[in-house]
Amino acid sequence: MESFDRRAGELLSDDDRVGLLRQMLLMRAVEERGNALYKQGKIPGSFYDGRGQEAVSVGATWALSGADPVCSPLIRDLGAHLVKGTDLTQIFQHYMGRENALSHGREGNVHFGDKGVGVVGMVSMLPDMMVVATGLAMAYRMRAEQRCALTFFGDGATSRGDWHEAMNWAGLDRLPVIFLMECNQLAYSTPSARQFARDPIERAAAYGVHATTVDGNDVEAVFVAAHDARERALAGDGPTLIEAQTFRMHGHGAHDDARYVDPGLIAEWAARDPIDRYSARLTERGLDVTGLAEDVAAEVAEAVAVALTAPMPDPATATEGVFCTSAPAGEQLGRGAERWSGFAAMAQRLPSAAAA
Ligand SMILES: Cc1ncc(C[n+]2csc(CCOP(=O)(O)OP(=O)(O)O)c2C)c(N)n1
Ligand SMILES: [Mg+2]
Repeated sequence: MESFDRRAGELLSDDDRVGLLRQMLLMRAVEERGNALYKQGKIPGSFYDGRGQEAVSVGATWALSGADPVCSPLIRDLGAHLVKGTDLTQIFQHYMGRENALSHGREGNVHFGDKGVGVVGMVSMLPDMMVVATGLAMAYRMRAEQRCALTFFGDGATSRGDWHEAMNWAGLDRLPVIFLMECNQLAYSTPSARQFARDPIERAAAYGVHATTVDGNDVEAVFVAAHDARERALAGDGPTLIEAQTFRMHGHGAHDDARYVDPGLIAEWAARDPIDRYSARLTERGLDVTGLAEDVAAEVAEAVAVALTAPMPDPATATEGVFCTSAPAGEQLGRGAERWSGFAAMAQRLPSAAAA
């Protein structure tokens, strides 16, 4: 596994570091509240979280510009929605199936996106969104746009045909896409050892895809890997497969008690919790992060309070907006040339943004 400390030191400011920790805390707080709302019967179906995996979606998305889409965050990747700036109250309304701007209550759980901030909603078939992200990257290449797509998938998804199609297509045409494999050691109840004979990272060379493995519980390492993959993509050097090694700390969803997982393994990974580790690291660095968790808790409480007052969708409209009836007009994916990013240095590092 590569060491990313020196590179992180060159790229990240202290504001970035506090921002990274804040987003991971926010992801955890939202999902803890989501699990509680599910147990109270306020979230229908089940609830899925990425506990212990916060560093992956937060770290990778931090490296994107406002014009780079995430296509798509999956059930462990709430941090991508948060870093991109999806409204928290809308997220809770969506979780609870209430009227909301993301899904209008048509899908009460994790399938959502917000085109305005550059997040494409996912479909469940795994890993179909890898192929869609590769298609976006092809469009950017054809239009000579300086943009890069980021997509996530799990270890289990690497066994499907679409995985190979996307890898082959992106590698062959050197497309500007980042494939982020979240290797959390489990696909539902199937451990990685029963998923593949050889680590999928070894397949990358055969497709002409650059590959790297990172500690997925180290937010700075994930950030650096994604940052460098993006630079490579924009320079015309093609796609990167990033394998983030992490662990699924909860069951597949709130309905799964994960009794098939060795408790010793869970304890081992709990000791490497990405949030605890990063808080300790920032404190050692002399940064005061003591108030962050409280701020985040207040933000979540406020969003939930508002979301709980939102009405349920009008049943008479249930069939509206389910099928696409016309081409979406004039909607741009992402914040276009806006010099926005979670990454503080991005504003200075986008010389062509105004001209794009
Ligand atoms: C093609 C396909 N088969 C089965 C499923 C059902 N399913 C949803 S999540 C999941 C496990 C995925 O495991 P992994 O890719 O490792 O992601 P993780 O849940 O660990 O994040 C399965 C089997 C699906 N969504 N798509
Ligand atoms: Mg998995």
